[in-house]
Amino acid sequence: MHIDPLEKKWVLISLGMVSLFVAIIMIDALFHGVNAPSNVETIDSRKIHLSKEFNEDNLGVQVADNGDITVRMVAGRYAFFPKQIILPTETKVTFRWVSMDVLHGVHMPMTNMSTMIVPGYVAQVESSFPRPGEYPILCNEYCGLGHDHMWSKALVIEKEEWAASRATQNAMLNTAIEDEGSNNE
Ligand SMILES: [Cu+2]
Repeated sequence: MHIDPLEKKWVLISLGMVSLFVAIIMIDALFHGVNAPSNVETIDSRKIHLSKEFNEDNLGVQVADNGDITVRMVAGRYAFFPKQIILPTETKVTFRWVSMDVLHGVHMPMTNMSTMIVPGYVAQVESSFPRPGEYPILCNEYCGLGHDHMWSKALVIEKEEWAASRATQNAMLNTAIEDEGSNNE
């Protein structure tokens, strides 16, 4: 079979480029730990509300003792729960998403917060928000007739303001618990 020398040259160049890209992906995945934005973590979609991590009380914004912020949300036809979250600016936030029914996607326009939510798996994405504002949380995988209405909202406020509102929330919560304690006496 005759192959034109010029064509042969370009075949070799394109094969070389493909090999280079595959090599870069392999090196990143194996030696630098760079993977697709999800961790292979499974969960039983039928029992999400009974799971320790995703029961109703645990949803929304949680702050660990070391200050790490984790947002846990459940996607289901046709909303993300809770419907609204409040986040600080310029702070790393870890999002953990699960689906209670079918395949959903989640996307916050103008941010890197975008992932598929596959039933049976926990999708995890890290993000931070440099500017305050109101960010919609949208579903971007067609999931049924109500798909157009599937959205929630994230309110991003200055981190000082966020910390202050957090402190008052905690104080209110503590007095509520104390009141309950004294009523029982
Ligand atoms: Cu959806």
